[in-house]
Amino acid sequence: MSPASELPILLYHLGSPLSKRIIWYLALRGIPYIQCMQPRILPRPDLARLGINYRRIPILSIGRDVYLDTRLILQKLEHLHPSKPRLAALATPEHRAIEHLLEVLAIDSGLFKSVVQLMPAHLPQLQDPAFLRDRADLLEGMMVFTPEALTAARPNAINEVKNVVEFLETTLLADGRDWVLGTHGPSIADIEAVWLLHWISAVPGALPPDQISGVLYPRVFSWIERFQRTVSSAEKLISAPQTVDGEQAMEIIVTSLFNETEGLVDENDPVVKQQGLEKGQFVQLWPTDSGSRHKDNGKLVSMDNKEVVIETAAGDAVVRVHAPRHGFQVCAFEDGEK
Ligand SMILES: N[C@@H](CCC(=O)N[C@@H](CS)C(=O)NCC(=O)O)C(=O)O
Repeated sequence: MSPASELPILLYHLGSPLSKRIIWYLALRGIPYIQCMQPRILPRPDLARLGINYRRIPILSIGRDVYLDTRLILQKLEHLHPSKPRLAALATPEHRAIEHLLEVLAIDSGLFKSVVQLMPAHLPQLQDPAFLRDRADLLEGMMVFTPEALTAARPNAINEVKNVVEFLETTLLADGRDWVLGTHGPSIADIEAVWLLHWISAVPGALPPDQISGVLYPRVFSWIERFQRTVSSAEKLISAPQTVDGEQAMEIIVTSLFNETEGLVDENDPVVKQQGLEKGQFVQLWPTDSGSRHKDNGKLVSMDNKEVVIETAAGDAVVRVHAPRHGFQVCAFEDGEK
């Protein structure tokens, strides 16, 4: 990747808990960015303009490269602004392993689903049929998202979340350290571990105080507060992001240089081999855990064991859309040229 620190960084988001993973990271590293606010439910014409069907947010662009999924976005941001301390810079292999396992715990282990199931059924947005329809589309195959289903799932979800809070209290935070890896400031591992608990502890009525509270788990709850205080102080040191509309955002992206040089399709990749995929052919790309009905079509630019890149049409221009291999599926798309 080129050290293209001067390219515009643009975040499409709505301030949701997953977006905060990125907003916090940018604040903690003092990286300025532009934002394009997105509606809470579909349609999202600002993304359609970029030739993107992927429905989840956040999405981040660096120059003319667009990155899907916060896990990939965080990795890419670590390469920017090498003069500023990285959030994983001092990590030993053991630290990197813990950081990765905390990411897996939050996103792949079912914890995300349990936290969603703690949303109190009486929340105003859960009475809105349009919101419920939209989230049913997003969460199809993962969970049923209705007030009744949330109420039924709640006892088990409380237990799942409580076990994770207890795990952090009695392991990584047990010795009274400020940050999970014992670093001087928050690292990516803190972001991975904190974001779900930060979110759900701020939703009134979500956590039952007799099961999950600062009294029962003081180290975890003071770490969540410490994290928020540290991010708030960091946010004061960078200028507030400039907000642009979808048209301006697209203009910024398509008139930028690419952040990365064009890669290759790894002929030894098992999926490439199985499907005989070649650079330049049309493929379809979609996330496998949620929002899977929203598939992107584009020309295959590169593919290796970690990342797949396709080219989509943004009006008369093209952008490169990057997705992680983990949690995404790629297949040949014969109809692509029609
Ligand atoms: N694994 C993805 C998950 C993204 C995701 O699930 N985003 C949700 C939660 S904020 C979302 O976009 N919800 C709103 C929507 O799709 O409209 C990531 O890390 O970016």
